[in-house]
Amino acid sequence: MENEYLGFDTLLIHGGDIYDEWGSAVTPIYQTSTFKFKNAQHGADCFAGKEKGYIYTRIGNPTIEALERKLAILEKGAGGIALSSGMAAVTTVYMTYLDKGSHILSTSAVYGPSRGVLESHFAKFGVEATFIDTSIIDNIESNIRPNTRILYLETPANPTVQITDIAKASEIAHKHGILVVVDNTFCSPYLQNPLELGADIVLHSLTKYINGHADVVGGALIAKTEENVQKLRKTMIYMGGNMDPHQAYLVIRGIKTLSLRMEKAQENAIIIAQYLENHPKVERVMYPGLSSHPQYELAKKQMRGPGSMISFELKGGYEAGVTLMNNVKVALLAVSLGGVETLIQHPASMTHASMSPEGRKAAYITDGLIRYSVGIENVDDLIADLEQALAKI
Ligand code: LCS
Repeated sequence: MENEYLGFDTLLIHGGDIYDEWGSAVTPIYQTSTFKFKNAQHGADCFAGKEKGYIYTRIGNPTIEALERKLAILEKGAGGIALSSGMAAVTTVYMTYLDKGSHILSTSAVYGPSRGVLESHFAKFGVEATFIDTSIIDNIESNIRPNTRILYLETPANPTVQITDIAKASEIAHKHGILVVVDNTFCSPYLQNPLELGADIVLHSLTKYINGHADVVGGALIAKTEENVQKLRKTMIYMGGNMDPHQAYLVIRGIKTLSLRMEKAQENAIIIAQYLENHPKVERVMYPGLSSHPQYELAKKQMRGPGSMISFELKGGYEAGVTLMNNVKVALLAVSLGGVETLIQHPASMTHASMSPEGRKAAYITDGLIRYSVGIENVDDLIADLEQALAKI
């Protein structure tokens, strides 16, 4: 298939898939842990890389590779690897490029565990980490050190929906020979392609929009160069963070409707963000589709749409947040995001409760902050649900 001539939706359906000798219409599940060699020479050639043959599923598997190819095509990379979770993708990147005495510069409002694992585990191996507000571009260059190896951006960031200028940040990092990694989970390749904007590696929690049905945990890394794909794959093989074939099959099934799901969720989100912005109990709404968003112009330039993640600040602080959580009926009170079902959560009492008040403040996680992942339900039902729950505050 000549990928460059095909549209995004066609690639979602057909890109990278395997149509087997029996004429399967979808990529089959190769649910096998190991692969038998034709003979000793074949085994030797597969190990030596002289022949393309499968050896063992932790190293490679046809179903998993079909997903890897599809993701690489959609993100316009040289290749990719699929992993057991988004966090396996995060730690695989850190493991590959950080070593004793090196430094990583990261977005302060990054997904909690992407920061936590640096502070709790990588610090033990002598890795230094600094967390800054990368949405203020001038912060980047002044925090680069001679030992900085990775600039890690999450844009939009979780849960504040702050946006970093990927092109400008990459230009600064590359001047200093620093690798740029972008967590593209909130956008998916439907809304943003960081490699085209200058990044070196794209990271996804496939658990979110890409799978989209809240029934799989998975992760992926896509690199611009084959050299980096090979480096990341080597780490994955050694660390064992690979995906399972059945998991890959489900993600391939889920991704096919990515455009349809994201379009509908975004349509709902725009209406809900406007509703919330006009609600008397809401202090402010952070949504890239509203002109009040601090990086509204950048979002229009960098993303093909504002997406469907909304954060909003309640006037009543912590208590108001808990009351809202206890009264919503259509939105599910749950962590995670990017599925067809609307999810709501209160970071101060839930995901970020273990963070120190100072840490929360630095990451802009205020007591009345609510994160709302808009699904594809009828928007009138979602608004009626918010209306009755906000009335209880
Ligand atoms: N990156 C981002 C931006 C995320 O939101 C998450 C998970 C991860 C990486 C890690 O992916 P996982 O291992 O869970 O597949 N975000 C979650 C959240 O906001 N609530 O629960 C999980």
